[in-house]
Amino acid sequence: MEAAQLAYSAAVIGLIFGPPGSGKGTQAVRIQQEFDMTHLSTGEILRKEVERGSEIGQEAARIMAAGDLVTDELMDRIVQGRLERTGSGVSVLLDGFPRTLVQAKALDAMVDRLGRKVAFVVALDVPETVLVDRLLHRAQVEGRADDTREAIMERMHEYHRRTEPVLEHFRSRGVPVVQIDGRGEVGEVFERVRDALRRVLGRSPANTGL
Ligand code: B4P
Repeated sequence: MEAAQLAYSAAVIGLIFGPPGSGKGTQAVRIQQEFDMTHLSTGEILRKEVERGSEIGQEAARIMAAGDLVTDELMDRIVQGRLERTGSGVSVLLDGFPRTLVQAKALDAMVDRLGRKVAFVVALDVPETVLVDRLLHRAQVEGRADDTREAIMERMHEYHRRTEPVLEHFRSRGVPVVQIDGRGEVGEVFERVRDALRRVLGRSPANTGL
């Protein structure tokens, strides 16, 4: 089934989760194209602010370089503004948000206020040794400030401590959470993601908002 054949009757909000290096950003670009969604990456937004040297960027730069999480208050403001500016007829894929339970609850309130709902969560699973190798490789190619070994270990730690519990939050609210094996070639991983999302989105229109 092609993207155009997925009969959307309402736009959805989807989330993509995974530890640093699991391929969130990489897969999000493909999901965006296949399912006609707007991709909102909080990491990308922050990196652009850092590049521009804006007030937000100056506040975020040091935190990100250390591998820590930017404050919930700042992230909530950024995402709320972006969601409000997105028309209700547009499907949105949130990549990198929410990363804490406080952000998850803020998102619940935002989608309620906008009369929307979270239709799915994609969670990528990749062993830590593979993640570290991928990120150290990216460090050589792109030179991102947070791809040092020390910052990578801190990001992993923050993911397990603060982000993993967010998956349970959405499960307990009845949102379909699809766990995907994120090992292997980018295209292979995407086939798994695509097949799982087709099942979720086709399975129960009433439950998914489609
Ligand atoms: P992100 O930009 O979300 O950074 P990330 O977790 O490393 O994921 P990214 O999408 O870049 O990498 P991917 O796994 O796709 O966040 C950066 C920082 O911003 C955070 O640490 C935090 O400080 C801050 N931040 C962002 N959102 C926040 C929030 N909500 N609250 C607080 N702080 C927030 O890919 C990694 C590498 O692997 C790439 O080089 C890719 O090419 C490669 N790769 C991907 N798939 C592969 C595959 N199948 N095989 C081989 N390589 C692969």
